[in-house]
Amino acid sequence: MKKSSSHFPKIDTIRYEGPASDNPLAFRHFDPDEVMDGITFSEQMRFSIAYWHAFRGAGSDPFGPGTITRAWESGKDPISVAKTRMDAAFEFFQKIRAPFWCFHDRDIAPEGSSLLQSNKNLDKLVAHAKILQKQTGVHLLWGTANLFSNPRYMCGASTNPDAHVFAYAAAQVKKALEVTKELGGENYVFWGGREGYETLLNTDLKREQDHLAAFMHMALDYAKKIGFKGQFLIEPKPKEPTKHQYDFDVASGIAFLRTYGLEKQFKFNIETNHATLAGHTFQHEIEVAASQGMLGSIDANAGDLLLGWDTDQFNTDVRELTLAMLSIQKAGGLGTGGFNFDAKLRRPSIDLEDLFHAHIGGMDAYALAFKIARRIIAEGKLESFVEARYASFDQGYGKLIEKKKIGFKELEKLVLTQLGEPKPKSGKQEYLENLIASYLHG
Ligand code: XLS
Ligand code: NI
Ligand code: NI
Repeated sequence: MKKSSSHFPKIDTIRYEGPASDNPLAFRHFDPDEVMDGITFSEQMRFSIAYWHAFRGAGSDPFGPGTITRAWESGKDPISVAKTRMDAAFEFFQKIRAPFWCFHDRDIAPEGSSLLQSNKNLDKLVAHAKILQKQTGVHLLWGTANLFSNPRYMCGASTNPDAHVFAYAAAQVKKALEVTKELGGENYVFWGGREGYETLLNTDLKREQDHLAAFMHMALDYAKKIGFKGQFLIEPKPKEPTKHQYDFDVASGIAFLRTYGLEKQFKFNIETNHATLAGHTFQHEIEVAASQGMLGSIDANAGDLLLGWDTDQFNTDVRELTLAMLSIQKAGGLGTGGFNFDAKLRRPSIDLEDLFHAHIGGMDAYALAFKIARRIIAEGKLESFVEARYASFDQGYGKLIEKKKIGFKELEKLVLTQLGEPKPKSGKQEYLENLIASYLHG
């Protein structure tokens, strides 16, 4: 990437200017260089840019084509366009101060007329990415394979009723694992693209789930074989594109992983908009994963609660994010995961600077939420309330219940002879909601 050929000539590296700044191209809460607990805020947040939205999304929807045109998209040779696009992307990653990026194989290199040709195209762009990563210090948070766009996958990839399609998908993921390793990816994500069904009339649900699990086992075996050490993640989503997706939510994902003996090697990549599509809150999905030590990474976006599909918007709802951050911090953070902006510009947001506004807003909201959650935890009011609420399990027969050292008979005796009727205790929800609001609004 030569300095002289900037793709964003009018926009400098985004700087932190503090909460009082009215510069729309500055951070107000995210100071990447601020040191907290011995690491920088940037190292703490591990923000990542989603290549598919930021650099392949052009604003198309089912009612019309793309609206967003970028100068770097012009040219006749698809490989050199892909390289220039990648130059632009890495310039953006640096200017927005994102230490990570994420991609699908087909985002970065065009699909060829055969698997061999597709792999060759991919190799060229992976070599280019390797140079750019080295030059910029930007790392790969996770890689994945696009097993949903090509028409061959219309009835699913590993859950396709045709073993031929299963085999093709296996070959594609084999290569995706190799390139993720080659680029030092810290995780590998399985989002179940079209792994689900449109109608049960033509579907053998049990066989499809068995096949999905067999595919995951093959991926683990191959990763071991090539020495890929990254964390495997499942990204649940209840519906879209299929009517029913097998990785519906975190709870059903845990059941699936345990059923097939995969629970030790997988964690979850939780997406805000997928949580709400499943009828859950973002925080709920984080808590369920964390409760089993399976919180892996976050796809940071927001949905529109009035709409029934994945709108993938940038999240500026500091209250929602504070609650999520509380659960993430309580769980001890994300480990090798990070906050990946799986979010796209609205169709009419066609200016280059819109891409900056979008990510600045998302990063600032997450950073502010992180700080508020950190204060809430440090002051301990919420935590001590919850602790006190369960204190009866810390001693006597309560402790014996948790240790499984007491049964129905003994408990019956206790109630009949000593305890009698329990005294009702308030859940104090309104007090707690006010407490959270006091941190949000001062
Ligand atoms: C789609 C998913 C997808 C995954 C990566 O809804 O969020 O973008 O994150 O395959
Ligand atoms: Ni996602
Ligand atoms: Ni999504």
